[in-house]
Amino acid sequence: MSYTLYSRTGTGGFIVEAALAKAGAEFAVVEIDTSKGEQNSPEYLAINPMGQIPALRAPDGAVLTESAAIVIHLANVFPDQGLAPKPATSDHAAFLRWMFFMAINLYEGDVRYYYTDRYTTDPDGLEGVKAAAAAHMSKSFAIVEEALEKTPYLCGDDLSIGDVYLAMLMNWCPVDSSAPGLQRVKQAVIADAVYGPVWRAHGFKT
Ligand SMILES: N[C@@H](CCC(=O)N[C@@H](CS)C(=O)NCC(=O)O)C(=O)O
Repeated sequence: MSYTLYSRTGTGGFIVEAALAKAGAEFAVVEIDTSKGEQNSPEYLAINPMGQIPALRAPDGAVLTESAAIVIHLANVFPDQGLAPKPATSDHAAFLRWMFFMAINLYEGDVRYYYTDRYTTDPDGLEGVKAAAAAHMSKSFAIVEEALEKTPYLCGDDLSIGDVYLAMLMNWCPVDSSAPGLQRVKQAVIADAVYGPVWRAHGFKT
């Protein structure tokens, strides 16, 4: 029995693929070509009514959506594979904090920046929405950077899938993310024996 990942190269499907690879889980990828609007086909909307990738079908048939939730779940299913700190520790609390923080502020910021027309009905307001999204992302990256001045990685002394999520968001981000802590984490992800190959397969910048 294996997982089925609905994804496309270069998208948020990356983070789920990275987590599955780290977990050593068996999985197959079903390509959803968002450039052709396949995310809005009736068949795919039955899987994710939001019309977004990634989505993950678990071996028992359950379907999960929302990249952060999928990754947190996989960390729980494979607790010994080094995806996240041990549950119920302060480092794990940090993991939860940052996964929510990044999903709400940085991933959502990207969506506002790149799908601006979804956020205003005023055709003259598009540039304003984009500028506000960029400003919000800059503020959010600065908050992460401040944290990375105190710990080597987001959740303590060890690289976690939270750091990989951060690196993915840096790869897409339309704002400056050259601060040293952010770059240190991104380079650690790229250098990682498991995450690095998945990163390159998705065509992310090195
Ligand atoms: N909150 C969602 C966002 C997912 C998302 O925006 N995915 C993009 C690809 S990276 C997508 O499906 N875009 C197509 C669309 O929104 O129409 C998550 O974290 O999974």
